[in-house]
Amino acid sequence: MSDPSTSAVRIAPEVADALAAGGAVVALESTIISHGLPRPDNLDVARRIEEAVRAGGAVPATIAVVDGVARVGLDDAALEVVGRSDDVVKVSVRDLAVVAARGGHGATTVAATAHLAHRAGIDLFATGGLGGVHREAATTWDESADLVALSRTPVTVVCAGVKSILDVGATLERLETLGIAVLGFGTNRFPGFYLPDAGFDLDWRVDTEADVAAVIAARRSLGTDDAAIVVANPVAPEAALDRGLHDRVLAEGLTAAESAGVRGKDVTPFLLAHFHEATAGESLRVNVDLVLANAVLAARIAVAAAAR
Ligand code: PSU
Ligand code: MN
Repeated sequence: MSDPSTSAVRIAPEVADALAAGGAVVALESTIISHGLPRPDNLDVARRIEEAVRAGGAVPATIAVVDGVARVGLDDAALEVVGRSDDVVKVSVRDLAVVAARGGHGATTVAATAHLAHRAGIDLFATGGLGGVHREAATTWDESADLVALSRTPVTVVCAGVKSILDVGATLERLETLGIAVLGFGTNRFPGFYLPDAGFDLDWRVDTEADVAAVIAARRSLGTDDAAIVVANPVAPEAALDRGLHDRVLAEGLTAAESAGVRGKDVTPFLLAHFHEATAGESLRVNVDLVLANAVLAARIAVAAAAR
């Protein structure tokens, strides 16, 4: 085994330079590439997400574990491993050390990405949807480790809310308990990933990147920066999934997962794949659209935060 104490985290030169100069950097997760989007288009989408960050004025830092090394900022070869290799495992915070010690490949969830981003000195992070509390959690105890990780990691995550494959109301309750502020970007309603409104009110609405940067700065000076801030950016209404199609596919997917006996960390990828197949790619289009929008917004917030 290699010695993880000496080379466990490697920051790409472009990312390190930007951080040293106090510039805008946006972290990106990799589970969405390996387990959240179908091949072969996933690799192209990963590159487009990075381009969207650049278009917003920031440097992208996609995070993954490659050959046992946690990498912050991936070159093309590393991105190919994440998008193409059959040996990439889904890695949450607790899995990081195991995969690193074994010299394996890992795609990082929101939890693990947030952890490594913060360690590297990156404050902004863009993704599609957060993990949360699963339906039936009262009996299965299936709550994503994303929530607990965000409760102890001072990053700001831009996402499109959570998918309705989860118990959205319970997820919002847990975000409250865990001290994670949720800011609706241009909305008072919590977005539901494929849909702009998951059916719940939010306490706080922000309308500009500067508004978010001000909250980040205030959080730091008040010392409430042990937890993450979630910026919930709804998918544009014209880009959203048809609600009837959404509700039908969701019901089918939940039944299919139940009868296939899918458990643990396989639940989320199973339901995502079901959506992509059952909507003949329409959900994939929405997924890509909203991730790109989140990447641009995160970059603009990073620019606004760096300018303060
Ligand atoms: N939700 C999505 N797409 C995703 C994920 C969640 O709409 O790709 C991924 C993210 O990486 C998230 C992880 O951090 O799934 C959560 O998995 P789990 O529920 O097993 O914690
Ligand atoms: Mn789970």
